[in-house]
Amino acid sequence: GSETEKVKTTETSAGESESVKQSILMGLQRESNKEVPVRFLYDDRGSELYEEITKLEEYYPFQAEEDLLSEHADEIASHIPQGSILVELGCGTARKTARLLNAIVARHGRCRFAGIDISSSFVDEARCNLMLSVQGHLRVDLVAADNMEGLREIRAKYPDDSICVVWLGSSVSNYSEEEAVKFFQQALDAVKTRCRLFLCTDLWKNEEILRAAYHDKHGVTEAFIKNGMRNALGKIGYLVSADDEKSWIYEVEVNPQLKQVEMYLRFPEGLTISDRQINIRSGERVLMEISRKFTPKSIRHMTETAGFHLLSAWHNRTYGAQLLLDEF
Ligand code: AVI
Repeated sequence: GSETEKVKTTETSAGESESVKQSILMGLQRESNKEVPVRFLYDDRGSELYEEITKLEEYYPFQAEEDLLSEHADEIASHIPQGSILVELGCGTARKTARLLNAIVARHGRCRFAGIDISSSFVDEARCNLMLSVQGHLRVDLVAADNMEGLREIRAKYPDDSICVVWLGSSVSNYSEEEAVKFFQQALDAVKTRCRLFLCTDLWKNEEILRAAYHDKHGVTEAFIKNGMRNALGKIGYLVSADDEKSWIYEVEVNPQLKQVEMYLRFPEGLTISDRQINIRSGERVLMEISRKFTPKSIRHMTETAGFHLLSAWHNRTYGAQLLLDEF
């Protein structure tokens, strides 16, 4: 049977911290190239909308990852040393992880899993999903926290065990190369002892497919991006009206030079928030998110820069997975 344990639930504080506000102001007070940090896309509503996105016909990465994982689950499991703890970053509802865990249980007779997610309601759902879908001996810890905080907590709880960090959903896509490398290095720091990393990433492909995936016909991605702007502006004390939101135009650009999809909101009427020194000119647009698309070579370059080397890789034309080991 499965045993689960809740390590910690972090409550969001009522007053927004100065650093949260500063991170938003920094991007919006600029003269040009205005932007909003990506994490503001994921408040409760945003997380729900992202779940919706993963169910859209046009949003191929979700199914592509599922296909790749189910095709190679046994082989992937064979590369994960017996007894190590699988620690999943941003585990969400852990819908996909179950497949991997089942393959590990089948191979080793038991498996240890720790899931980290910022959303405590997702963490609760993950617990149910895993109990229902993983047969055999599974030990589960769930942490409702920021990824780095969660890693440190798991490490403190299990100081001597080997850890395999799992990062699915191509989530690294939403970081620039520099941010991603820094993120991996911080993760290594938090885990301290030798660690493996299982990383899944979307691959660069036909522009039409990319555009459709990020500009779906039901407008779910548009709602997700607008919600992110509403959330960010709310945090700096500007309450967005329904009319404001309606006036913004959602734009997607596929950038072949940088191999990334760029998601913007255009403000035909502009927006001035005088007490915050924000002046979005009429017709100006704000970058809300990038989604980088990789090649096997570019993933390798990024992870090697962060101090990992490649143990094994699986990919098809759509999607890729890498198992890496840090270079201690
Ligand atoms: C979470 N992340 C990998 C998604 C992506 O595809 O970049 C977020 C997303 N943004 C719009 N649609 C999906």
